[in-house]
Amino acid sequence: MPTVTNAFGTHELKRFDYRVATEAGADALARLDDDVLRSLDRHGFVVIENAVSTDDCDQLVAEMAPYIDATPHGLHGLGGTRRVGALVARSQASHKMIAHPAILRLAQSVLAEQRLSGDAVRIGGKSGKGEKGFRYPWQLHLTQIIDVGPGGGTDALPHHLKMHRANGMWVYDFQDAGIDPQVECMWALSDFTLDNGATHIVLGSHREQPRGGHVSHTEPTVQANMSKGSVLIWTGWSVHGAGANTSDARRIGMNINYALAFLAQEENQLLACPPHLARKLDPAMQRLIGYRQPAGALNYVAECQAPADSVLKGDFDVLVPGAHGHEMDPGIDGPTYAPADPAAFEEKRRGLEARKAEAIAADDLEAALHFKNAISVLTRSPRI
Ligand SMILES: O=C(O)CCC(=O)C(=O)O
Repeated sequence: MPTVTNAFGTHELKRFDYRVATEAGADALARLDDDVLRSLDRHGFVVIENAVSTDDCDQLVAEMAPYIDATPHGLHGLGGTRRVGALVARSQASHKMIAHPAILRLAQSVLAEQRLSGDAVRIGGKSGKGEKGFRYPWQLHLTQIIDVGPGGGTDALPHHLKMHRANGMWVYDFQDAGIDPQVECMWALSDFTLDNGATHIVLGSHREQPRGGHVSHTEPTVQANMSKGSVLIWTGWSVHGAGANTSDARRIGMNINYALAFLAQEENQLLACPPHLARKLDPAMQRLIGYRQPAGALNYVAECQAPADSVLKGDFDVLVPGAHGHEMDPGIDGPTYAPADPAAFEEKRRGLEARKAEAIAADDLEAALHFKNAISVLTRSPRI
């Protein structure tokens, strides 16, 4: 792509090939990481080509097809596009992209270490960039298929979300804070072409002052065409928007964002992938989507338990007393949940069994599950 000169200087959309770097070995991959970070810093956007295979993309689209097919264009007021989320729960194939190593390393640099120019990690009144004690926690922020069908973005089916920047979509935009709160990725699950709606971008717009200003919205755009399996990355300050699809094929993209973990997630991952599904994920993915305590007390559950020590356990039930599973000292804590006396224990167990049976008879399966879990906790609690 040729260079572009606009209100923010002379810029270009740099492209780096992940497959080539992977085949060349560790040094080439480290160089790719540096190049990607430097290009993002300088131009506000960068493309990693061949980040996954076209088969990976096809598998993801096939897994998501039932959800996409069941979703009308323009649901949630966003015109011209079909938007479908909850990718972690719905598509195993998406995990490869959501947890792509080059993207995670970039997010670590931009979010944890605030490596982009003008930013810094500020903790306890001091500033730093990634050294011990100067890292912000971050996590997955949203997952969304953005499917621009034929006609999407034309006058007949306009995009209601025009050129925009992601910071500020949640109202508070951190203009003067000197931080990058989020990084966005657009995965090309089909080829992105000039006529099927490849994303429009304003190169350099992440450097607009004030940061959330509007000059950027009147600057000429270029389109980030890319082949299936590539990913376009930009900062939360970079101005962008979906293109119009004047072709007769769908443009299928997947928007994956990461943000600082002390902010609310735009797509609530703990609801989009609730504990009974999250339990089946590998621990790194559980943590990436937010089942952890990223900073101090944040995200504790019930009796100040970490998610891994509570909701991610098989039979954890918040309505069951003692579900935390921690031992009690009768001298200090009083009677335990499981009485030591065998007769009292049996009576308690029978009482819970009877209530479970009543719940089943009343077809209240949710209550029955609580009693089932209560019995499970009772039988494994220490009988002191
Ligand atoms: O679909 C695209 O190319 C980008 C659109 C986008 O970021 C959005 O509308 O949220």
